[in-house]
Amino acid sequence: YGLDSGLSNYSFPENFILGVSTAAFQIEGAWNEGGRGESIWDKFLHEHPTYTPDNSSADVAADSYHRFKDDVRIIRDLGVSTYRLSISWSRILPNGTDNYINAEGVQYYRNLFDELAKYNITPMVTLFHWDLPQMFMDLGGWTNPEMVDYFEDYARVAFNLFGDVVKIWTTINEPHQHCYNGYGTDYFAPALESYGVGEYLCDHYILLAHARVYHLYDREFRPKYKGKIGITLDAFWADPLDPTKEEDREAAERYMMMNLARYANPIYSAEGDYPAVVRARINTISQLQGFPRSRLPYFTAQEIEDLRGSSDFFGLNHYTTFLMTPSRMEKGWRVPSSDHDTGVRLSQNPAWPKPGAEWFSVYPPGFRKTINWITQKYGTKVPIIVTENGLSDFGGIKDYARVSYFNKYMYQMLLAMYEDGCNVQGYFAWTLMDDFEWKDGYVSKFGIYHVDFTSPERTRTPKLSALNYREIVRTRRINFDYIVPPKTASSN
Ligand code: GBH
Repeated sequence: YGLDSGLSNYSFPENFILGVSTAAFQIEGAWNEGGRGESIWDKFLHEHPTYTPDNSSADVAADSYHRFKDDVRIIRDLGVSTYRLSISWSRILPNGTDNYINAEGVQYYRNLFDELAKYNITPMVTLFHWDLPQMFMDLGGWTNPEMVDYFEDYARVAFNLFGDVVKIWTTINEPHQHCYNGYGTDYFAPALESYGVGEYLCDHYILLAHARVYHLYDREFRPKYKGKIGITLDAFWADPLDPTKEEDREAAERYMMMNLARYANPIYSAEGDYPAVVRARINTISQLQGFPRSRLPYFTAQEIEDLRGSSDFFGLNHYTTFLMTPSRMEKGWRVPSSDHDTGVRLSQNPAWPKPGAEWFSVYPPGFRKTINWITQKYGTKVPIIVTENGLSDFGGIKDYARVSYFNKYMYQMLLAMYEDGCNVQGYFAWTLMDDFEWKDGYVSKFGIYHVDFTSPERTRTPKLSALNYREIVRTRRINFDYIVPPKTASSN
């Protein structure tokens, strides 16, 4: 598959967006400055100081609240046209609700957008990248249907404030990761551990909140601002553990249906709603478990309509691949769980490079397959924008593994575009700089710029992957020989 030397035969089309991504909670710090309100992640980290392996919090993080000009300087150095960031909801609405707007928080984003505008860098803004105002959590967070209204109120404030300069919006980042890890398990804040129950409520109301905000923009803001709005979904690729086994091939498809199509079908399919196979499995297992009704909530006919077509693009975050075989569920299957509902056992090929986080290994063809799977299911009319893709390691400026990852993954994306006819219109590298990597604290690194977390200046230094990405942006091609690891260094 693909190249590992020379210059890519394909190049990025002229109007193809090349950008770089971050998220507010992971970089901003200043958690209680400038009138900001508490988010679920602040509260969770303060109450569980040993949650991360380095006992860290995001109280300061990369200090982007004070150092946003440094961020813009390095974004400019990369030469990218677009910067994807998220707004911290509780920075502009400290209580979550829109009855009080925090002028200082508004000014922060206004300053950032002004600074970007000076250099012709377009912001792409995510409204919700997991940092829910704590006040809402006390009311049940996303399991509360009223959240749909509150999210709409917040979005209206954001569109009114920034709609003049922000022309690409994403409503929600990765509903699946947020609800599974935060509401299903204790992996992320708010750590509800409402496995197979609360997580589906969270998914359900997040999807409805997304649709509500899509239509708000479409109706009230698009006519004057002419922007685009969509959602970002996460997708690992699922390959069968043993491709010759029917049951492993089925397990892989089931994984994709449960973890990607469960979110994508309601929005992008012609018929709308949760996929029939997902509905059937969760209904059946719920019944066997003695539930009086399905743990997967139902949309009304009106809601199905509201969701259908409610995204101008398919925002895709892709990182890695897992291998699938059916799980037997002998033990404990009566306990409701989305993993039992999916019914697969995950592994990764030990031959794949594993440069960092436990869940992360490198298999570039999985990216092309993911893009093709989406295209086969939902067609080419709605463009795919890759809103995140990047590599985890444990640090170092000479990040050859990351250089190689970006080259190979981006090349697979070019193949999906040019050889398979997939409609991909943008790509954002995750992430601009080392940041607070949720459960992994500052141990797992994704940055193309190094951040010195021991210096008060939080100095940003380009890694080799930043130089390599800059060259890709400049030439709009991939040169596999631009940065070559020394023969002695291990390379991926
Ligand atoms: C993205 O999530 C996030 O959008 C971003 O904020 C984050 O920094 C980036 O990825 C890197 O992680 O339960 O075994 O899968 C991607 C999905 C979600 C992958 C949490 C790792 C935890 C381990 N990530 N998941 S596992």
